[in-house]
Amino acid sequence: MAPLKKKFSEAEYEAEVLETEAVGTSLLTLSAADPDEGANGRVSYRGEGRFSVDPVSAMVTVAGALDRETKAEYNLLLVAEDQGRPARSATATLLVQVSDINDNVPKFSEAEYEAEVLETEAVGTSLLTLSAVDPDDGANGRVSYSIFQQSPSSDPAVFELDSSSGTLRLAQPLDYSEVKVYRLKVQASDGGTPSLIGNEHRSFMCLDFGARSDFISHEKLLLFQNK
Ligand SMILES: [Ca+2]
Ligand SMILES: [Ca+2]
Ligand SMILES: [Ca+2]
Repeated sequence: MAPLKKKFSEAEYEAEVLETEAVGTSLLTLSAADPDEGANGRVSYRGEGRFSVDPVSAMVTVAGALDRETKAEYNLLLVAEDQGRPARSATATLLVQVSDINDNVPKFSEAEYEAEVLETEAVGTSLLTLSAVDPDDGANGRVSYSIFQQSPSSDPAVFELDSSSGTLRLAQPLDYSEVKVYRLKVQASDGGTPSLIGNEHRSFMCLDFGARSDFISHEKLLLFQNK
């Protein structure tokens, strides 16, 4: 192999790109100095297919759709190669980090939640724990839970939902003779700016009584998430 004339100005390049950047967006321009003229200077590239290097300008651009949740980091091998005989080349690496955008709405893990509680259950008892996932990074993926409607309504509310853990607890005593079915609309929102809200106005929780014995009644709690 002939001695290298062409050299990258750095052995390791780093760049950051938002996951929503469009194809064609430029990240950086490599500097691969080659003292040779014209045809002897040519930069080719090998890597992951999501980025391309212009052989003339050495500008690195986004060449395909990015998704941080699928792949957050690309390690590309850059090859600067001339067209001499024999060809002379040099290599460098480019680490591209894909930055997060809040592009995922929290999704509940179950299409339907169900729980049974006794009418005599103590206030504070945990009934069930909701779980929603949001694959975004940091605050963009931090899920908060809330009840935004209880039907029939009451003041104070019969249920309380821990905003961070998703645990639904009994906040008031139940009385089968008063209410047989509760429906709750709940939502999961993330901490992004603006916040994305999952299943807004589309979640229903239904507290239903099952068979009732003389002394003890059962309640059934259902959460539906209509898509
Ligand atoms: Ca994404
Ligand atoms: Ca999110
Ligand atoms: Ca994201």
